[in-house]
Amino acid sequence: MKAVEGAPKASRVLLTGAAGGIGTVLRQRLQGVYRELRLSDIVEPPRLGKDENFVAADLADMAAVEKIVNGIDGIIHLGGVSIEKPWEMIHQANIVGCYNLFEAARRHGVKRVVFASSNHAMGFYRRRRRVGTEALVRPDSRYGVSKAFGEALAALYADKYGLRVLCIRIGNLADKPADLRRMSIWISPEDLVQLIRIGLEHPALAYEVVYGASDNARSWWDNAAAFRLGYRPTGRAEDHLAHAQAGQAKLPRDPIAEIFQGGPFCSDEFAGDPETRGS
Ligand code: 15L
Repeated sequence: MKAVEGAPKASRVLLTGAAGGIGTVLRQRLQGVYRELRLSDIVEPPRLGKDENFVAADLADMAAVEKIVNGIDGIIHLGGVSIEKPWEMIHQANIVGCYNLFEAARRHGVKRVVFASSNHAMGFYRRRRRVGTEALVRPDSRYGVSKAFGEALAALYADKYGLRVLCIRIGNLADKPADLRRMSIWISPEDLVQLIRIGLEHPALAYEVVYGASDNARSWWDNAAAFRLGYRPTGRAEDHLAHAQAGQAKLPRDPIAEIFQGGPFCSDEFAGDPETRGS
């Protein structure tokens, strides 16, 4: 990463996708951290606090997106579809919506964006492979393709327009890893907050892709880029092995999913030859 020392931290922060699962966790954990935390989603999150500032917006509507980014220094972009869906839904929310978000950020002089990418941009790597952020993308779904698109768009806006962007390929955010696949990709809420704050505050950040994973002994990923930025995860998947094994015991066998890092996102609609497909 090229050093860009002394870059300002974000102090007025917009959280898109605030009503979703990750948004709900971040809403609680980022209270009071920044001068302003503006929340946005299509629908209002439940139990909105008196001090919480919510502005509704559909990401596919550029005028609405321009309103929510106005006056903002940094964006945590979680908004959009977060699992596999028909193309029309992915296209509107994650392709058009992501473009609108970055373009509105440029027009309004936003300094930083933390983009919630996903492990599903890389899901067709085999579990025995160890992948870093130099490897080619191997999306496992239309959803994964939309996350690879978001990373590419983020790189363009960083390189051409000077936006500072951290793309976090989030594994699975939860209090504990839910099954054996998640033992390799789990991230604790504390560790995700740590990465997001690196994206909004690190003085030398220009553009970087990191993996959103805790300190997991069974990790499939080389997260050197995150460590260089000072990331020091504290969550350890092995501490929750019994919980993950219990969750695994309840899952049906899925031989295709078990080959690839993306798990069920790979076996869903799979029509190829597992010997020759994936990487
Ligand atoms: C994701 O990207 C999804 O948003 C989340 O719902 C989980 O499916 C997660 O990946 C996962 O791979 O466990």
